[in-house]
Parts: sequence; structure tokens; C-alpha cells
Amino acid sequence: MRPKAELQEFVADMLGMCDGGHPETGRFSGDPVIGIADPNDPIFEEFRRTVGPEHMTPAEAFAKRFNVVLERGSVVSIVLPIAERIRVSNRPQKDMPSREWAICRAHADKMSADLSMLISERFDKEYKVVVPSHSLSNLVKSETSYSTWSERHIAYAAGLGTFSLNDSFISEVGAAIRLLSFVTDAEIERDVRSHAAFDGNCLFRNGDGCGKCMRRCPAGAISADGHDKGRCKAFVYGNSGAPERYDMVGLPTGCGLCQTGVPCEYLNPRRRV
Ligand code: B12
Ligand code: SF4
Ligand code: SF4
Repeated sequence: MRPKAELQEFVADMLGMCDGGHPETGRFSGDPVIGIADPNDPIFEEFRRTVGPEHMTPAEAFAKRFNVVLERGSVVSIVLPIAERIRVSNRPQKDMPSREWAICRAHADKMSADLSMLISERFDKEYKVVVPSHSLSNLVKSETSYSTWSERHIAYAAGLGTFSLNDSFISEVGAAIRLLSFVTDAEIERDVRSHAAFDGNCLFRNGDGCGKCMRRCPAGAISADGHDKGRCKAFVYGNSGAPERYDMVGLPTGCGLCQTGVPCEYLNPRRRV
């Protein structure tokens, strides 16, 4: 069993090599946080019901890539916090994301792709690694489309946090994050999932007031009933909302107003100390 601390250091080093950021924003990510799950945890089978029938188990993803059965190993989920400067720039926004947030949304996919490549290439050569969201997964078109590798569900399985009123994943370093994960046959020290409920880190969902993300959403996509993905998508990637934002970066700007200027932006608001 390999120590988790060793892997944490490896991931931080790899991120350091590929997060070049942008001249207008600086680096895109803060320090990564990792969580480790057992690939044979029955929760991965449950995700075929909560996400969709085509959602892959870690063993399936591994077999698709290497054509071998994964008997033992680890699922590593990585939280990449959005850098403070970018988060802070999005706080005063009301109708559209800040220029910094939009630049990050437009260019950080490349950072994640580079990080995936580096992890796959430089991980201990004794072991095999697959990064499903970069080489295997796709979006299944259905009433509410879903990815065949949902990073939020993987992060939940790895004990890194929970879902919330607006679907965002709230980790110990908050909801203004990106996520990435990989499956390996290396056995790494595991984390224990300790959340009582799948939305245990959200104030509103636990009777602690809040609901601030509902008031922040420029698309009216969040209500006490949850997140309307269709409305959100039309705003984030479609042509609804303030027109001036389409010229900002020449690429989809994202939004993230529900993840900034809210109590869960950079911490778990329900953490008990
Ligand atoms: C598709 C997608 C979208 C689409 C969704 C459209 C659609 N029709 O599905 C749209 C355009 C809306 C979108 C918007 C955004 N996205 Co997006 N998106 C994705 C993507 C590619 C797949 C998500 C998916 O299919 N999830 C599966 C669905 C079924 O689950 P879900 O939405 O998470 O919701 C589930 C829970 O609420 C859960 N649930 C209910 N009961 C139970 C019970 C249990 C036990 C459990 C565990 C769960 C559970 O119910 C839902 C269904 O299961 C992921 C990347 C990836 N591969 O995961 C990024 C991702 C989810 N997006 C991300 C981000 C950052 C954003 C935006 C902020 C855009 C931006 N960058 O500016 C907004 C935020 C919107 C929001 N409030 O969530 C991040 C997540 C950050 C976070 N803190 O959660 C991800 C992980 C990208 C990444 N690699 O970092 N996104
Ligand atoms: S802003 Fe409040 S209600 Fe919305 S997800 Fe965060 S804690 Fe929950
Ligand atoms: S990303 Fe923007 S449009 Fe989508 S739910 Fe959050 S605040 Fe609303």
C-alpha cells in the first residue's frame, strides 16, 4: 500500500508543470487536494442508477483502456481549486462572469488535458493509469445529458465532499473548483467516506438557511427544487444572457456565479470544527 502523501506530492508537482495560467489571470489553480477510493466499492455500481446506465465503473474504464481485469487498485480524484484571484474577480458579477473567469473556463481544459497526459506518462512505470474523462468518456444524450464518467460522483466516492442545491460539488476547499480523476492498479492508502447525506455540505439542503446561489444565478436556473440544467446550459454555452460576453474571449465563457460570492465558494460551510 503506497502512502497517500507521496501521491499528493506527485500530483502537485505535475500540476506545477502544466498550469502556466494566462497573463491576465496568473495560474488557474490553487494547491490540489486528492481523495482515494477503492475501485471495487459498490457505490460505483449504484452510479448506474443515479447518473445513468452507461456510466462506467472504474474496472470497466480500466478494461477498456488496457484489456485486463482490475482486481486491486485505486481511484484517485483530484480537486483543483480555482485560483483566488479568479474566484474573487467573479464575486461582484451580476449578469455574466468576469473576464478572468471566462479566460480560465476557456483555457483550463488544456491544463487538465496536459495534467492527464503528465500523470499517465510519469506515474511509477510499474503501474498502469487511465484518465477516463480524457480518453474514454462521452456525453450520453438523454432528457438530461450525462457524462459516462461524472467527476463529481467520483469525487463523492473518494470522500472529497458532497453535492448541493445547485448540483455543484462542495469540497473542503469549496465549490469554485475543477475536478479530474484517474484509475490505477497501484494500491494507495484509502480515504473513508464520512458524509451522512449526498448533499451534506450544503447549508440550504440541511435547514441552515442560505439559498444565496438562487439569488446569484443570472439565468434563474436555481430554485428551492434544485438546478435546471437546460436553463443553465442555455446561459453558459448558448446565446441567452448579456450579449457583450460573447466577445470577451472568443470561446464559451462559462458562468460560475453560483460558485462565487456564496458561503460555499472556498470552504465547506458545514464543516464542524
Ligand atoms: C455536462 C456538464 C455541464 C452541463 C450540464 C448539462 C446537462 N444537461 O447535463 C452544464 C452546461 C449545465 C454545466 C454547467 C457548469 N459546469 Co459542468 N460539467 C458537465 C460535465 C461535462 C458532465 C456532468 C454530468 O454529466 N454529470 C452527471 C449528472 C447526472 O450528475 P450531476 O449533474 O452532477 O447531478 C447529480 C447530483 O445532483 C445527484 N444526486 C442526486 N441524488 C443523489 C444521491 C447520491 C447518493 C449521489 C452520490 C448523487 C445524487 O443528482 C444528479 C444526478 O445523479 C462535467 C465533467 C464531468 N465529466 O463530470 C462538468 C462539471 C460538472 N462542470 C463543472 C463546472 C465548473 C461548471 C460550471 C461552473 C461552468 C463554468 N465552468 O463556468 C457550470 C455550473 C453549473 C452547476 N451549478 O452545476 C465542474 C464541476 C465543479 C463543481 N464544483 O461541481 C465539472 C466537474 C467540470 C470539471 N472537470 O471540473 N456543466
Ligand atoms: S450557496 Fe448556499 S444554498 Fe447554494 S449550494 Fe452553497 S451552501 Fe448551498
Ligand atoms: S453556472 Fe451560472 S447559469 Fe448555471 S446555475 Fe450557476 S449561476 Fe446559474
